[in-house]
Amino acid sequence: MTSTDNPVRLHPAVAPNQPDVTPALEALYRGFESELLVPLWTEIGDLMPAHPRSRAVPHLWKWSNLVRLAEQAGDLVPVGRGGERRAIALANPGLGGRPFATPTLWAAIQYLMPGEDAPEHRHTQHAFRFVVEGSGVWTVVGGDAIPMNRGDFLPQAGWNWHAHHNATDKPMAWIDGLDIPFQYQSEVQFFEFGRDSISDPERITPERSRSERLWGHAGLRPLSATTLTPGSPLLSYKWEFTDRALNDQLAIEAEGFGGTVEPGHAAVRYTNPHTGGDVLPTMRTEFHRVVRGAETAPVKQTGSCVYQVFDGSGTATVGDRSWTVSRGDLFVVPSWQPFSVKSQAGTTDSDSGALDLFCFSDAPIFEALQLDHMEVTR
Ligand code: 1HN
Repeated sequence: MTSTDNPVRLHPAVAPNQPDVTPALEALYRGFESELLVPLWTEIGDLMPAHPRSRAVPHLWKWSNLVRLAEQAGDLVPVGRGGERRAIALANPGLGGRPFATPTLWAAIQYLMPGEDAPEHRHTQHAFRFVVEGSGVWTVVGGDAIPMNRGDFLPQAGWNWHAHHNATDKPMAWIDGLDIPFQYQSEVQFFEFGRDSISDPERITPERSRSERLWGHAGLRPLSATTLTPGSPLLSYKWEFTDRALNDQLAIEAEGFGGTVEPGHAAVRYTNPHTGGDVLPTMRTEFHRVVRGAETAPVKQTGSCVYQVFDGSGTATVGDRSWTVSRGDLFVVPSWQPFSVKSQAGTTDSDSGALDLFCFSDAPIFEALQLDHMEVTR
């Protein structure tokens, strides 16, 4: 074991090649301390490990527990100005109790009661919503009302005004992903309150938003759109298109023409139709379908991600942890920890037979900085 394998802070007395502790050396360290100085040689093992060592740990949150607690919050805690959202965040046990799923990513279940509004605001944090079950809420982004239904993915780049309204007589839950921990640690955030409630003309419930009618036609870019925004101009990626893309990949594979990333594993990335790049500047979002019985090759990547099981069941393995997962469950893959899944029948299965996974990561940040590294370990 070399000193760089040691994740704990090296004490000068135990670091290799250190002089004997003498009164003069002790006085030197006290001098450093009183001048707020830290010598590299006592810290190097922690500051410069041989490979990423995440403080975040692999962890699983069961959807049934999240929904049960969100329902209780629905009965007990109103939504309104100040608290802004009935959003309950995953707190990674390695990150000191903060509402951080990973060092860069926020993930939360959000819950809106029948008839409720979440007030308008905007923030520099990039965000998205993903719907694992239910319907009935419209999110209003820049005055455009967008429906939310099972399987839909709704990106919302930073600094757009947004509010939500539940137009039905049923509560609805969904997940929010944001780059809050990244912007918080980097101290680059701004926030502004908007109107306390949305206007009546916005309180509409169209089946398709204006953004979908303009941008939701594969391979067709509207010539009327001239201004570029930081994120995708398409504000909803509807389930029917994602599902069909994955089924088509698997059908092409069955015909013997490739189409999948590995046997039995279809995958798509949500992209900005204007640029072909990621939908948000700081977050990458993908959807993976692993057919029953198939297993993915273990992959290690720099940066972290969060997965949500959309359908099916199986086993997810992250580092030295392994869990049986089913619909709605969320788990975290910290930086450089090997990740694989195996699709298996659960005990109470009424699903399509494949393990369907939504995931999001901080990959665009690290690609931009040329800090993206990946290893397939099979
Ligand atoms: C926010 O604006 C939403 O708009 C969700 O639904 C979660 C977490 C922290 C700060 C703002 C939303 C949020 C949030």
